[in-house]
Amino acid sequence: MSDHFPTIPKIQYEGPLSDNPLSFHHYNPEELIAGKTMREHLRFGAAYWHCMRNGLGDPFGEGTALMPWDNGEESLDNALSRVPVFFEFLEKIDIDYYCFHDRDISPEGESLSQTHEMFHQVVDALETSQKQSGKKLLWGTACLFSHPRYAQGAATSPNAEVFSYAASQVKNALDATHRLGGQGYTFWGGREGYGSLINTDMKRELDHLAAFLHMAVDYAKKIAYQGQFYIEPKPREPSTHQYDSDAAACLNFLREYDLLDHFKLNIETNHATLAGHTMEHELEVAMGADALGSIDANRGDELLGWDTDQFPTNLYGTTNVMLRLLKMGGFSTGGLNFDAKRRRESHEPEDLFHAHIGGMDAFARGLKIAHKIIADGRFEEFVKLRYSSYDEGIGAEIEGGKVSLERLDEYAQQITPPQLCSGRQERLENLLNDYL
Ligand code: XLS
Ligand code: NI
Ligand code: NI
Repeated sequence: MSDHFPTIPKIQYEGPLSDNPLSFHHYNPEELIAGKTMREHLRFGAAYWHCMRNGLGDPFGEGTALMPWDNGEESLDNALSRVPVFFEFLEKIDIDYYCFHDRDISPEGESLSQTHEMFHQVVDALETSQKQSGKKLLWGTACLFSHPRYAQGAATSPNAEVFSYAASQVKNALDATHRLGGQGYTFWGGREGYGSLINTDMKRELDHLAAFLHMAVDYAKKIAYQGQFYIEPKPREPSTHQYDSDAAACLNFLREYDLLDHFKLNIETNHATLAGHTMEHELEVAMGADALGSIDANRGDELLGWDTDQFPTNLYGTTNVMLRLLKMGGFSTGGLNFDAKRRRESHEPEDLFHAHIGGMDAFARGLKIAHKIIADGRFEEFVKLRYSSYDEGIGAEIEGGKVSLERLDEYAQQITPPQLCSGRQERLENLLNDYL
């Protein structure tokens, strides 16, 4: 293994009493919880773009991140030299999976074919590193939002040649994901939306987006790629409005265009916040449609209105996520991908480790707490009781689809007026606090 993080040891579980900041205090990868190890439950992933390519710039100033392994060039050599650094990071932080965009791992060439050529060379290097390390690809994707050609969208660009360029990138990114054994492939529609409706044919753009996704499904079949496709909802930023604005909008789009059999959702915490929802809302919407595939684990800053991509350290948040995941029976192809970056002030390579350790420990605690809540069954029991009028009598008839409006009209007129039971929200909030 190369040694780009010479002061960082392999991060180990040392328990909650340890005062070593470069250790896990709660994430104990091999510890069994409900019949599975923490490693198997959590399936952590690291994002190539944030770990290797995010210089931590912001709209007011350039990047601050120290990356001694990176010479700053957009060259194939520089791209290749990042690969062992990333795998050393994965090894030392003990994360099994990773995700990348095509343009994170290799640069834009002078022609599209040169771009693809360089890309596949870096994919070769990733393949070798995966074999040596046992690390796996959670999902791949294509960056269809950074280059100026995508300023007006990719699959929803008004320009058919841009659409073709985007298709070419997706074809190659799918080939790569397939070759690397990627468990999934994500579409995040960075600029698939509009700046203003004054110049936009919305229906036509949506038709184009659907055609694009159908082509990807067809191509995956052709190359026998079995991984799971995901759509990642986000309401805005960079576009004023993005078509995949939240889980419900995505599901509606997928149903309307006959794509729901081929796609699940990759739900990101900060995107839920931007959509005006909680993360648990978005997870439940996705689960209701049997379409929760994977999670981009991060958090936003409630005082700021943008995608700050902070590391998840809030225990309410991680507990709420793990409650849903456990109820769903866990991930199949998905995982918890840290789509998160350090603050601009945390510019040293060591901060990459503190950031991920914090996220992993917060999810380990969320997992333990959620498991206890489910095992105790007190919330479940309350909710079950709350709906129990549907378990028999008229409620069971309603749920069974056996009654008409006339029948209910007759029924309602002959009963005594309904009495509600308390929703007990405050009592349940107190109970949740008891578990934390
Ligand atoms: C940006 C998105 C992006 C996707 C992958 O806000 O979260 O990082 O996860 O394209
Ligand atoms: Ni994301
Ligand atoms: Ni995001």
